[in-house]
Amino acid sequence: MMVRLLKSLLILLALGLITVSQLGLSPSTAQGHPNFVTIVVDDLDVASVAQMPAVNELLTAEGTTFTRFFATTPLCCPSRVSMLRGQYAHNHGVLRNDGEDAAGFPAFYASGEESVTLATLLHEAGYETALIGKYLNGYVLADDPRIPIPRTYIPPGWDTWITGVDDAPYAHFDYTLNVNGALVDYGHDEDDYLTDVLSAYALDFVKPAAGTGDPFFLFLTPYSPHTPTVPAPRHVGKFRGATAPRTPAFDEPDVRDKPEWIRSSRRFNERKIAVIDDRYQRRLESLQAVDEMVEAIVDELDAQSVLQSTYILFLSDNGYILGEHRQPNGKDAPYDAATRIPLIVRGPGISAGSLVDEIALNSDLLPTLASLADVSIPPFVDGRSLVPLWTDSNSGWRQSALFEGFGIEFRPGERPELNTPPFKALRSEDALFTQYDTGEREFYDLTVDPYQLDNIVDQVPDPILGEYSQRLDGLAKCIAADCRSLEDKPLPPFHAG
Ligand SMILES: [Ca+2]
Ligand SMILES: [Ca+2]
Repeated sequence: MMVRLLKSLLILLALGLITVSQLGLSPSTAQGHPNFVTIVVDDLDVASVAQMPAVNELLTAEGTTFTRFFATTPLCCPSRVSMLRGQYAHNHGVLRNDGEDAAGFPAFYASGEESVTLATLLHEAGYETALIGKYLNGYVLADDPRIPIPRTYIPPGWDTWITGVDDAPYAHFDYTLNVNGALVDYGHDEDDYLTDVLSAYALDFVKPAAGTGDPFFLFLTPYSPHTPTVPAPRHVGKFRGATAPRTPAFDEPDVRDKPEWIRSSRRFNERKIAVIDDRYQRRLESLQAVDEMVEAIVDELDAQSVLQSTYILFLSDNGYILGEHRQPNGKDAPYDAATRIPLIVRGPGISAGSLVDEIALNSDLLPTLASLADVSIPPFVDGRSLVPLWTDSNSGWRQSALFEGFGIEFRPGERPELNTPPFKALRSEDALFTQYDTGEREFYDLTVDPYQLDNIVDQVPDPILGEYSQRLDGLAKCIAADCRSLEDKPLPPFHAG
């Protein structure tokens, strides 16, 4: 449909009946170099987007919403590296947020992978690049014995670099930013509130960048609503009394179908529910400053006459559990509450208010922006460009995707809540199949059980289960093009016995 529209516009252009400027495209867009504003919110779940009015009005209503967008490893650091490298975690190797092993910024730095990222690719293609906000967990801790580098370190590819050090900024007051190589301390006055500070830096970047004629890439990554979840003072109490969504998965009544780590979690008492609701209220309150930031950025792009030549992508790094499956909070899990994340894209050629239902992944971000910028996609990339989903066509698309969890703090027999064993899962439109390192397995028929309440793994015929298992094992080891061809292969139909 979009292809047909483009063709008729091209004919009108050729006939001289309309001009490029009438199409609302800047000359640089016509040459294939749009600007990018990518906003990655920290721990934002899908449902809470409904409570962000500017996002809904300026992005959702004006762009396309991806209804099946997933973080392949639903955890801050692995997910962000997947975005920057276009890879599954088993290929980029950053598996956890903290700890000694394959964790956090130190692991990414030590891998050398920072030399080829979304930032370096766009920078080399002539983009002015900026990271404003969160980079990776563990960037850079003072006197970190794992990597003896200064906190003024700036990774390759970034022209503007404004990010918090020492993992302190989550508190939103009393933190230190690395501002282009200089450490700047912020205090606890109202105007030190981190989201507002980042918003001001972002506006300071966009205004001159829009005037240069060169395309720009802004990677804007607020630290909300991540714990400790601190709202701006002006928003405190705005959602008092709001209750976390009581979906059928909330405080799951019957967990006899579930693996041990869920089965041994108790049902909630009133006190625990109050804690969940309080967290939910603070999350929505802290998102209001993010919503205001989105509005300010869109207004500035408009004022600089570059809104029509800019792709704005709004997404999260992982979902967030708020009571589902008896877990009071958290994210390291194969269920949709943790893996499914928002993605809204507005920009040239995208139909207002449209939906994309195909399976899309955080690792698709790099190839998507690379393809829009006419940059060749590095051979190590596992993901794929999402552009065909809004320009085209019913050409083939991935039928399934891999989720990976690496047991961030797994201690068997202890602390059942949030103590997820390492897992691998296969997610299609119709099914979720999970294998834990404990040997436990889950299979959900999403056509009748979208909340993943009834594990039917014992009812799926063995040959079918064998094919799912084999596909999952293949994906768990796949590299680059092999990942894409395995993802494209249809899975056999399954029917509970
Ligand atoms: Ca996160
Ligand atoms: Ca159940």
